[in-house]
Amino acid sequence: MKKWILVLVIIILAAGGYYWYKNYYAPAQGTPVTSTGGNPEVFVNVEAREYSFTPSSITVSKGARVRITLTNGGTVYHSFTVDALSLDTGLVAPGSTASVDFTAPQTAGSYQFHCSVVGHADLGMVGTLTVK
Ligand SMILES: [Cu+2]
Repeated sequence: MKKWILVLVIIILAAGGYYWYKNYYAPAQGTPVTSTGGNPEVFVNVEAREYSFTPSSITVSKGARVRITLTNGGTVYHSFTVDALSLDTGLVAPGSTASVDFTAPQTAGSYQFHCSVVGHADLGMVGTLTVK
């Protein structure tokens, strides 16, 4: 009896330990798929899951050389895509990471990013990349 509570606690501890390991002990190593900006000087980590990005707003300085690394913490494919800047990680498998390198525009502005999987943006996988 109450065995399920013990099982639940073990699952929670295991999940928490895995989360800590992935995020703090062994940060994901991104694989650049797009390189337009030379050596990046600003590194931004974004996590995708069903159906949101964390963080959902990113701010970078004008002209900064940026690497955005997407970690897929969900259970289906996701992407990080900014149509206006021609940035796209392509589809990233659950548990995998991918990066895009770019040089931020020299003018301030806001750009929407989204997941390119059909329907995911409508379900909430959108965010704002602000250049200031
Ligand atoms: Cu998605």
